[in-house]
Amino acid sequence: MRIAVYPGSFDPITNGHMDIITRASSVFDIVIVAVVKNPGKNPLFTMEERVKMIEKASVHLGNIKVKSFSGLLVDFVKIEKAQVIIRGLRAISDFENEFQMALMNKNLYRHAETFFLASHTDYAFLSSSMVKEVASFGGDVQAYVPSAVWEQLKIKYR
Ligand code: COD
Repeated sequence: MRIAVYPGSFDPITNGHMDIITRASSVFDIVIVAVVKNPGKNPLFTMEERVKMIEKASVHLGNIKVKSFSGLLVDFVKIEKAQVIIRGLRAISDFENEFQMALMNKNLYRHAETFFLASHTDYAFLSSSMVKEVASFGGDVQAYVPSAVWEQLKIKYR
């Protein structure tokens, strides 16, 4: 059974993330979307809200699990008996940080490989922070997020 972990903040999940999840779900038996508890950051959405929105957006795929984790990603990967870490690449600017993370994770746990998926061209400019900024000023981001997220953004910024 090929198990992949797709880790991130997902604050909130966007259609760019969903594109990566959808494509990964056709390659791996199970994709675990792993939502980080990041005490350093001040997320707009609670952990429960982020998990619920991802569950709603991915229910049709059938082989997606959504879990939260804290601490080291590789420890979570070990516990889940996953072989692969999925990451999305939007632009060259993503590459350096992703490259460093992939090498560090490989050094920490040599049994997991990082697989990179290039962003869909439609979403290469898209980030959670941009979605939040536009929504906070009343902009329409409906085209860039799953409907469950759009509904929550309207409530947050009402
Ligand atoms: N198109 C395609 N991919 C996208 C898009 C888009 N529009 N937007 C984002 N992505 C990709 C990102 O490149 C990333 O690969 C993934 O989706 C998740 O993105 P984010 O922004 O939600 O999450 P990050 O990058 O903040 O997540 C960072 C981690 C949580 C993975 C990292 O901090 C971590 O592993 N933390 C645990 C502690 C640890 O182990 N640290 C050591 C790491 S070496």
